[in-house]
Amino acid sequence: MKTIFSPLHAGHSDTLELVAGELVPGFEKPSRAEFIKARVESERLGPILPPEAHDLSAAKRVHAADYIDFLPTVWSAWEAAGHSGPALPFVWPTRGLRGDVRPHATEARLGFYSFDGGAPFVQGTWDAIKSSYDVALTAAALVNNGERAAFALCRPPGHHAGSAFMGGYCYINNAAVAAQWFRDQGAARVSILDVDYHHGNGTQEIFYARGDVQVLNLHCDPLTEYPFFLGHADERGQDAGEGFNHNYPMPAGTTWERWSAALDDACARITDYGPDAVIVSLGVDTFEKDPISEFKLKSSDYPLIGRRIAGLSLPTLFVMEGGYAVEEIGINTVGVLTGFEGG
Ligand code: OKP
Ligand code: ZN
Repeated sequence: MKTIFSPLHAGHSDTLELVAGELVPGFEKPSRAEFIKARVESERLGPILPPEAHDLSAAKRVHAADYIDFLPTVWSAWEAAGHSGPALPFVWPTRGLRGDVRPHATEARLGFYSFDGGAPFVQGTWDAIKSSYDVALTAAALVNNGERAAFALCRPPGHHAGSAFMGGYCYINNAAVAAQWFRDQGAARVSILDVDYHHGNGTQEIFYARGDVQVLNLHCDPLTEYPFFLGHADERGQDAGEGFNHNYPMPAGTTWERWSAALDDACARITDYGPDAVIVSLGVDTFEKDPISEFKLKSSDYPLIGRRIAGLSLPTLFVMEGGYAVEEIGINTVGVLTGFEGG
């Protein structure tokens, strides 16, 4: 299958994140994408092509226009305020504060448009976000034009980004944008299968009241794992979306046996739903050696994931999400893709 990749991801670098009271180098770093690209090449998965530039209209189909318009302004406003390090919020309009007023300070606007302090901005961040969006839409067009599958090597990832908020390394929800784009191209129904270790809270929020996009999430139990405040089994969708959201929270320590049973159940639900396309939010932070995660999948498990998804016999768009064991991120990610292709 073809891979879409942009070198502009690399400008989103030298970020910081707060871990146990200390600011440390961000886990979501450029080498992640480079390891995956190198493995796509060495495994001869297929051609690696650059994205085509898109305007932001497809982003505004799933995100608030004011949120999307804010993103390209962050770094220059932060610099103009006299800062040089990564832009991060520190105040959020939580319970008891006013969510209906719009402060002018960039720090406050970042807080207004985020649910955590995990989406830093540096000088190259917007160009990376935009390239990741372009990558997703370009790969989606391949599938829409009849390719069996395509791989959007997106960085930064997207599944924690909601209709009007960033967080958890995510800014634009690439998988959600692609799902809506398929709908706008004439697909009646689309399924999003999120296999990242973390619950895709943004994707769930965006489609929660809709029946035309089914969302299935396999992840670590939010009672003990980020993003903590969404992703429980009783979240089934609402209104027109009632019954079209499915969460599979699993405990720390989960291995292939339990995880693959959840995958089988999710795949059966996709078949019952009968979508025109499936989008896989492909995180490989379920890996046993992932530095920020607690699942125990092995490298030999990843091709089996791809094979199971191929068994759906549906046009399939793979969208890169998380995965932080950089030494193995390429092996595991491309393992899913070659497994899909029958390898
Ligand atoms: C993004 B994706 C360790 C805590 C991790 C943020 C996790 C974001 C994961 N410093 N906090 O779903 O892989
Ligand atoms: Zn993750």
